[in-house]
Amino acid sequence: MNTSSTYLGLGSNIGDRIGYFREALARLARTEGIVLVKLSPVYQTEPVGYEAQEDFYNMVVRTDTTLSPTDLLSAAKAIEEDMGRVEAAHKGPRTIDIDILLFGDELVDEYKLSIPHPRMLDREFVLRPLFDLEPDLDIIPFHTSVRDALSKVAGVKRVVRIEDSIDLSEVADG
Ligand code: PH2
Ligand code: MG
Ligand code: MG
Repeated sequence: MNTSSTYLGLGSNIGDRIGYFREALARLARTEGIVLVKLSPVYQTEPVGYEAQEDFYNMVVRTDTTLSPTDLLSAAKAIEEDMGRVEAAHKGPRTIDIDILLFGDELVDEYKLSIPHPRMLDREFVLRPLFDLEPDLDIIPFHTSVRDALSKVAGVKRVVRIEDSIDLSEVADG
């Protein structure tokens, strides 16, 4: 079966944010067709967009998957729902947000799914942890490297690495 290397962005800004990351990662690891490969450090980040809300924690996880982009999205949405995410305000507070950033070199442009994530180049809270995992990665559909993209947005918003991080062995199966 075809395996694709994917990068998922995790965000949380309610309650036990690290706890929600652990839970979401463990659920991803238990999903048939998804293997966790690498975890970035965790960052505390200033909200972007809708600003009157608590700081986020953000991180990026690399996975290998045999799922299609649509099935990976469904798996991510199911985890968000099981973990009690309610869509109270668009871009507002959430227990867990799981976004597909990259799916191999694929371009997806559908009603509910755009890959690469259309706003990822504007967001240090995505590019910084992605850079930690893969500094020389080329985002081929966007014709840029992670390094160059990060250098364009670094310092616009507060993004601070926190001490606490998550070890793959804590959340991966087996
Ligand atoms: N997610 C958003 C909107 N704004 N800001 C930060 N710092 N981190 C996020 O994950 C985030 C955001 C929409 O998903
Ligand atoms: Mg998001
Ligand atoms: Mg989302």
